Amino acid sequence: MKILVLNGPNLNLLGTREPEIYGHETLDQIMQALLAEAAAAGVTLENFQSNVEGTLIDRIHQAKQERCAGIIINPGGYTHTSIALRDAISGVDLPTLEVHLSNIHAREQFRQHSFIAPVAIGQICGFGALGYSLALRALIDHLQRS
Ligand code: CA2
Repeated sequence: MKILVLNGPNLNLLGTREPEIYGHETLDQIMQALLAEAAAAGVTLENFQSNVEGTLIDRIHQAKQERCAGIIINPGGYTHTSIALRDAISGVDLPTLEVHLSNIHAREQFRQHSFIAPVAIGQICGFGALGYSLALRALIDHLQRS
């Protein structure tokens, strides 16, 4: 079983600034830990980060062709702007879990709306890097039950 983990714009900067909001860990450190966790659960994980909307959309389409079982996505700022990303997720019809490091509902008003949430099976936010691990467990559980 293969799961795609997608990270959107600026998440490559994790660990360099705003640690009070996004934590001290780099994206690479978070993904290495998640890869190990997935391997222990017998799941193949692919992770991909891009700052480009169309590249993220292409990767979602590719996930369908590769018969990925599901997607974990932190869409970054595109969460609040991208109907195209939302259309890609609903278009491939793969169970998708939305993750945010910060609690977007407790931040500026423009971050409180997600275009992705209605096409996701769920959203995990506010738990920092732990959110990716919670998302992995929740998605595996969802896939085993369906
Ligand atoms: O809380 C999250 O995970 C977000 O998806 C992060 C996005 C933000 O636009 C969303 O509203 C919530 C931003 C990621 C940018 O991360 C940076 C990390 C270090 C330095 C600069 C940006």
